[in-house]
Amino acid sequence: MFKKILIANRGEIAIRISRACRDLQIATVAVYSEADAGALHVRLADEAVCIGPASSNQSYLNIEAITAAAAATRAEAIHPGYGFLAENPEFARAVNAAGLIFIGPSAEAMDLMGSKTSARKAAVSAGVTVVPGTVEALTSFADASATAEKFGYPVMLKASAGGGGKGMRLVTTPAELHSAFHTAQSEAAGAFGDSALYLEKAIERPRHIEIQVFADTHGNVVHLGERECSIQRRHQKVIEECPSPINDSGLRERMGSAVVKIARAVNYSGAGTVEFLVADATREFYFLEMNTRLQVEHPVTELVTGIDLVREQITVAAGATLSFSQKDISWRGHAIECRVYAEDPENNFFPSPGRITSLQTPSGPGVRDDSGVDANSEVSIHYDPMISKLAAWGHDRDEAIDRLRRALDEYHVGGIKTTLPFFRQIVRDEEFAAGNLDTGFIERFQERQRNELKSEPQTELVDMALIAAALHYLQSQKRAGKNHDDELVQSRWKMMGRITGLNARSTIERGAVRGDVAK
Ligand code: MV4
Repeated sequence: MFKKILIANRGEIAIRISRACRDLQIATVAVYSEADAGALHVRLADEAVCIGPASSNQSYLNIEAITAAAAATRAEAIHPGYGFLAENPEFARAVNAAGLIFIGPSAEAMDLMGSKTSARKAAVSAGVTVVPGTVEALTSFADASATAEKFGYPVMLKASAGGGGKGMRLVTTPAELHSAFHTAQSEAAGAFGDSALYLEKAIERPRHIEIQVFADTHGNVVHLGERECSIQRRHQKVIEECPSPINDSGLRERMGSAVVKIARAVNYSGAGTVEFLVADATREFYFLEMNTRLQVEHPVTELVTGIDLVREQITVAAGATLSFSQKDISWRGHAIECRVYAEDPENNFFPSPGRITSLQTPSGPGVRDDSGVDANSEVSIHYDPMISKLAAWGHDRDEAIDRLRRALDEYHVGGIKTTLPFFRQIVRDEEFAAGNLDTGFIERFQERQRNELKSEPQTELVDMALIAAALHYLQSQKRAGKNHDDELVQSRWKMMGRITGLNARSTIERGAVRGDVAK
């Protein structure tokens, strides 16, 4: 086994990897930018090396500085985490050229999956259905037009080099194709330095479901089931869960065996994820892309399978065989994860960087908080504003939701805005409780919120008085330096809940949002 690993990342995922190393008695080297000198991931590692200025390009994306840090500290392997250099085959090659082990798949597998068109070809040759469309890039507008007619509208234009929705356009009528083709091309050129586009038939109201796959270097390949990732905002996942609420009729087995075939076809090793669109009506699934990294949302799979995916990545990279076979894997209960961001949900999710002035994190039965910050952390403008991932496990989905609601209510972050209030509303939403999830969920949820505010009877006078009293009380507590979530306040929430028959806390949150209280 390795004696020392360098972690080429920051924030919660660097800490998650450190923890797996600790469990395996492997020493850790953190890297950090000048902006992160005091960061938690640095303090939790055995050693740390500064790799450059705040800008990611000069630090966390700086291949030379990172391989030099590994050489200087005599680390034997590098774990890239997710984002930054995690799916960069040039980085994997540079790591290998420096005589070190890259904890991830081969550079060749990353090359193949990095291009959407070659990934589609790999899926097709493994016998897996892709969304009907072109395998080759479109050569011209005329080609796009003829191809769209052939597959039938609505169609999706997508960037060959793409991902994350950039350079993607839904085209519902022939009249829209011309301008969509040119804007998608220039968006793709801007984002990826490559204007090539391909075309797919559009799947309406799809679910986004992905399968976790794991392979060792001895020919063993298994899948660890699905994650439901349909709740997204601007192509960013917001909530993920395992199992999917539509895990029925052998969907997991059908998707899982498709993924094992793809992984074998590309000689995959380590952790990977294959993303699918699942048609709401038919439950047919279509290959979208393969991510050759550990995913942000891996904890929900860990909670339900009991497998430590990061530990397994490390042992597989060191040459071990997988510690489990397909028949050893079972799925118990249900897990749901929220990505907590330093963003203001009341201001169109605008980033809210700054210093955290107080922090109260949840725990208790079935709760896991993978956080990258502590009570004095600075949330920098330079990096992704995700500060933690809050996950809850329950014996079934209802219990997971109950525990998530409890954990969200316990969670308090002072000094910056976070998406916690947004999640507190989602876990009280009926459509969410019913598991009616597809990629339009957030838009419909926000529409419901707006309608609720409009149609709600003008809050009873007595409620208003209570809300005003509660806010007045909270203000005075705040001036006295007291925490919002102390016992006295909790008992007031409960008391008001009993009097009004409402969930007092959410009534007050809604009241505050609406600005009624100000009046
Ligand atoms: C699609 C689609 C419908 N039909 N492709 C968005 C991100 C990218 N990874 C794939 N995406 C989509 N591709 C076809 N042929 C709908 C989406 C899509 C979507 C997918 C997953 C999660 C959220 C989404 C939101 C809008 C559109």
